[in-house]
Amino acid sequence: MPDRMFRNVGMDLVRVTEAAALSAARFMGTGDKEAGDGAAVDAMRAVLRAVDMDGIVVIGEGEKDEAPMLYNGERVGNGQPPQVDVAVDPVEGTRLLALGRPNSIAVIAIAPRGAFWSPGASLYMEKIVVEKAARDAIDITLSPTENLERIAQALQRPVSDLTVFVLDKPRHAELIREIREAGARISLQTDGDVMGALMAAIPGTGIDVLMGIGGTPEGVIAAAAVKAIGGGMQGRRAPQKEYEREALRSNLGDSIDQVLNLDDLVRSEDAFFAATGITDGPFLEGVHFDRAGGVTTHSIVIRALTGSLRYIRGVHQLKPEHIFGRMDTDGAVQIATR
Ligand code: VTB
Repeated sequence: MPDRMFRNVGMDLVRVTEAAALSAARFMGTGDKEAGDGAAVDAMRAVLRAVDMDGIVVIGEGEKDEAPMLYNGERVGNGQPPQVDVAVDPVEGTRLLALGRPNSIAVIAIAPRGAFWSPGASLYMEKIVVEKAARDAIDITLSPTENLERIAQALQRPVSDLTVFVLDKPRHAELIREIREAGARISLQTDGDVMGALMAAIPGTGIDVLMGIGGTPEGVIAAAAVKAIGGGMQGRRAPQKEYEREALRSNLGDSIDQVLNLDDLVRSEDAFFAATGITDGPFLEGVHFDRAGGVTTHSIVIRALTGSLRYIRGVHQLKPEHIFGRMDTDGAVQIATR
């Protein structure tokens, strides 16, 4: 197991997600997914430069050829210890942001070097997430009905009192049918299963369970959060595209079905997760342009080693000389504009 990081870099990471959210929030409702994402990437990268860490992006915007920044393999931070792996999603829910829908967030997770599971050619995975009290009850190899019964028992509530977060995708038709038949309530959301996982792992958010297939990068990022909260999570590769299936078959053979436990997804007891709301959501409020020359942000930061969870409300003065965002050639940083 890689070394722990000792120092709490969580506060630095909140500044990174705040910067991404502040820049991205300008693009709410524009219908332009790429512009919001681009602004968040710029801002995140600019602020990351100042963080005391020697980071390598392992979950990022993609391969170097397609992603000019925050690509997989890019070095981030100022090069000082600790040596860490970095997983980012500058805008988790680009469509939510583009359409002004709830729950788009800027997220980052870090763990000691080598600790994050590497998805390789795997793009999609099946996930199940619950809070701590039910973490030993889940078994992704059992049916959704059996899992709901076991979770209900662990939480000492009837299945009918459970609310399950499911992405509203055609691939989930059968899952949704089964959950309905089991009698649980469903929160069907078009996007954003990192937020779904976060809410499922934290008691009292209105979401008790996350089930279904979403992105593998989002799965690793969510795993850092769930580990930090002490919740339960399992995953399993669930290829959705033919080329994905092919690549996995030739690389992995039989182990495609391997159950990925939380300790496989994050192989360290030390990990940090930080998120800032971009659009408003029931759990995390978004960026509010609510004061003359100022903005309010809402963030959460969690550390696995200590289990500390902080909710941070930031009030930012939008003076040009203060603002993170696009990095000018002279090194000054400005917030994204459009
Ligand atoms: C998943 C999910 C994400 O997009 O990646 C989803 O994990 C994509 O699913 O949270 P489809 O390819 O079926 O659209 C999100 O919902 C948002 O990025």
